[in-house]
Amino acid sequence: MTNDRIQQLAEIVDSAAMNLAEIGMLTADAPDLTIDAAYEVQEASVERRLARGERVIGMKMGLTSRAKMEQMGVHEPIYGILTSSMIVNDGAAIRISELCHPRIEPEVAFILSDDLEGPVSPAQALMAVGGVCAALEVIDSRYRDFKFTLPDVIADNTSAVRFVLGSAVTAADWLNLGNLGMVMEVNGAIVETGSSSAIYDNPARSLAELANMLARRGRKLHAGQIVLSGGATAAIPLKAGDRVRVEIDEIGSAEIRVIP
Ligand code: 0L1
Ligand code: MG
Repeated sequence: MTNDRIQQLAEIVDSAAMNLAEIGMLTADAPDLTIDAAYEVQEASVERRLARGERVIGMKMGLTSRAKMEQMGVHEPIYGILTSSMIVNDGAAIRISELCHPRIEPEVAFILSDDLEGPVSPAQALMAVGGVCAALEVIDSRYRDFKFTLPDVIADNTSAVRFVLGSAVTAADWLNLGNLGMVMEVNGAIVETGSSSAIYDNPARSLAELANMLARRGRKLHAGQIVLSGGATAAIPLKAGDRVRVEIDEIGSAEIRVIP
């Protein structure tokens, strides 16, 4: 795919995100959008954000649960880029009027103390982690009727729009990251329960896989970056008035409010 075509597709997903416009699948008009080309579109769309003053603050893994992979008919997770416009303080509000079809999912987040470059094992990846936090990710696909292929969702930066990190940061050293129970509540009622084992078997494995996927594209993670390791349960649709909270064993809670 030519660079001009990459830039055109990046413009489509970026303006859909800025204007909250539904779009059809890019692959309908661009059947030659391979996974590699889709990551180029993703980077080109994030370049547009950077040109507007945003900064890259981390990366996210998506489609890390067996359930989501089966739903999409894929065998490997995907990654996206987190920018400074996406982070929300613990307990703060997001405006639903700024989003299109928002849904929320509970996640385990890492904050890196060191650069991390693949290939690495999960244990090696953990050596670059400064702390672990509870997190909530808001995903917002603009694709009409949630119909998209893997290259479509990669090109659209894996639906990344907002996320919150809990206020507590726990050292990874003694945590059994592969089996942390979690409960997600909306307005005090439990809506999902799960375990960190649903995140690619273990969030540390997800982190290592991210470093390894990036290495295959000549990229790496940097000290200070945040990594969202993937959703541990189904994603729940959001509406104005919701107060969503996740409580995760050993690492604490994260909360977000939704206002009109
Ligand atoms: O965070 C993720 O698992 C990415 C989800 C992308 C697909 C969707 O919008 O449902
Ligand atoms: Mg997610």
